[in-house]
Amino acid sequence: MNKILIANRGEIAVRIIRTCKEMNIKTVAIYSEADKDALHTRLADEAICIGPAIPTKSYLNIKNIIEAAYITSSDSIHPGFGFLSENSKFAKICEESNIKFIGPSSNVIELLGNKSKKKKLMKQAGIPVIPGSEGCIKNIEEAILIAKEIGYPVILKASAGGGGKGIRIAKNVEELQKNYEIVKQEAKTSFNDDNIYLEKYIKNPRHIEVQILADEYGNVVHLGERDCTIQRKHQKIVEETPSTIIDEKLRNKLGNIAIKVAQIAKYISCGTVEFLVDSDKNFYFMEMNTRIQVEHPITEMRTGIDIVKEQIKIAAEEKLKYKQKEIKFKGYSIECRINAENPHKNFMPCPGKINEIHLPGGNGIRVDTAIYNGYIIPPNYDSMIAKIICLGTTRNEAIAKMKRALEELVIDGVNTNRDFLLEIIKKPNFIRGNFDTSFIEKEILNNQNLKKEEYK
Ligand code: MV4
Repeated sequence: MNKILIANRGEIAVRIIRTCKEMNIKTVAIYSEADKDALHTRLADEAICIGPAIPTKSYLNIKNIIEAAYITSSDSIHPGFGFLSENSKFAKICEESNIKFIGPSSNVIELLGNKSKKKKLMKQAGIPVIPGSEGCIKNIEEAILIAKEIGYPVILKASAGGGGKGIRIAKNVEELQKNYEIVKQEAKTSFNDDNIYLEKYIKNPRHIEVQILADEYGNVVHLGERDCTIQRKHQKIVEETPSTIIDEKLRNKLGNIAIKVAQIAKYISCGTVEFLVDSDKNFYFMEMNTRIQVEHPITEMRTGIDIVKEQIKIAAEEKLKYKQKEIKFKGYSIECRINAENPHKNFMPCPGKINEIHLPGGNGIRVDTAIYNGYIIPPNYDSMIAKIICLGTTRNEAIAKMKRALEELVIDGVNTNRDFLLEIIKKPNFIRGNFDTSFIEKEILNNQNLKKEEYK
């Protein structure tokens, strides 16, 4: 691998460029007209404008990106996360253009992108999945039959869905009949695919995911779990590893199942296997993410492994140099996502100019960001502008470090969710590790609404 074109922007593009430099690999940034002065544009060895600010015309513009790779003689493309990172069509075009797509093959991306197909495959191979329909449901009669079998509440999901779109819970037959039609309609309008499936509804779950690395030669290792339960509207905000609900025994069990999932899918690259875990610690396979993820740094902090470096080496057909028992886990790591948004105005994005900035540092603190003093955050992209990641020897130490780092952070000129994050990590139930996916709504937003009322 000689020259990598990074088909992304923001902090993840910078993150990838940094590792490339350390590996002596040349880098090409692509940028939109809004990103002429962006950090990734400046840090890469070369930069090429690929279109207007609007993502469909630039960072999602496959034709322009492939042309940029040709013009710059790039031999490979790193897609980062979001944008084209899980687009099997893009991966396929790279394959056909003799450009190495740094990720799994297009076939594997396609397989793992189909909710009902991959669930069926994993179930048949003995991976624990949430009880429910075998693939898609044909009609309401079938849905009622299956719901009766597995018991209410049940959840209806669009096969092509994701991020909480096209899902509805039903507590009884009447709700099932009503929501069946709603989800089918939603699925058709949102995804142009009205296939839906049905599952037992897991109440108050934890979201636990396992990072894996798989090479071309059949070697697969896991790098432990991440607990991503703290979310708002299906957006993760705080992630940590290890999870407070996972002990050594369960870690090995989940890790081995994640490895098996990768093997069944014939997966090659870094990847993440997601589980829902119920209050009795039953766990169920949900999906496999075929990209580098936002929260990967907490795993890097705890294992000392550069996951992007491993991902690039795997794409270059190198053999994994770690055996499972050589992977050592050390300490507790937490990540907080800093968004340019206003929590008091329904988390409305707040683009604009950064007048003054101070990023925290010190022992055990890592900040991944692409913002700098005077930078203008464009309105066209995701509002996540920085990630603070810390590593402590105990969980309490990691929380104390995060609190200190968030308090030290200065971003002047735009609103951020900094105080909202501080509120989360100071909550007794967060400190106790006592939370589920409803934590933000139950513990933070209710109080905030009360506070808002008090102000009046
Ligand atoms: C579920 C569930 C409970 N039971 N499936 C939300 C989006 C999509 N990724 C899957 N989701 C869920 N599926 C069953 N059978 C609860 C959720 C869910 C959720 C999952 C992970 C993290 C946060 C969540 C917030 C609300 C609902």
